[in-house]
Amino acid sequence: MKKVGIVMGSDSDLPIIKKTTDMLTSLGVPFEVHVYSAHRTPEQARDFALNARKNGFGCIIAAAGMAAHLAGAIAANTTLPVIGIPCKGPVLDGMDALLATVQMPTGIPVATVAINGGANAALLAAQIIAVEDKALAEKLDAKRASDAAAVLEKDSTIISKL
Ligand code: RP5
Repeated sequence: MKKVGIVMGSDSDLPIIKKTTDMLTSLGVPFEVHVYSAHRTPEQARDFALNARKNGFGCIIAAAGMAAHLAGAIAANTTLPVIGIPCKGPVLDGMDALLATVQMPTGIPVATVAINGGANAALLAAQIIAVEDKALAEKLDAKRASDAAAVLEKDSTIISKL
């Protein structure tokens, strides 16, 4: 199975990435995590992206806050699918990172999830890997079914609380 590359702009983004790694672990999807910054270590971020396909990655998740250029900078150097996670910073409630991540110019796409959307980034990455992996696709189908069952359970019990 192809690996998911996970890059965060700072170790302060780790609480968001923990949601990503927990979800990938639960699905049995292999991953590799790095701290590379578009601004503080641009050469390492670029080299990771340039070599990602030959190093066995199927897609890359990039998480950053504030002036969040990391996902775009990674996407500029690979044609692997890149998923951006805008991380909420100390000001502006993450809107800064959301706009910096999502507003990519035509030609260099980044699939952007919600602010702090670490779990959905993992699910989207797994869905990309599952295009070529039937067993993983079946795990994703089973998770959807069990998530739906949990909601229906809440539907049947909510009336007793009102
Ligand atoms: C971004 O700046 C990082 O992704 C992080 O979200 C934010 C703050 O980084 P630190 O100052 O906490 O290292 O590049």
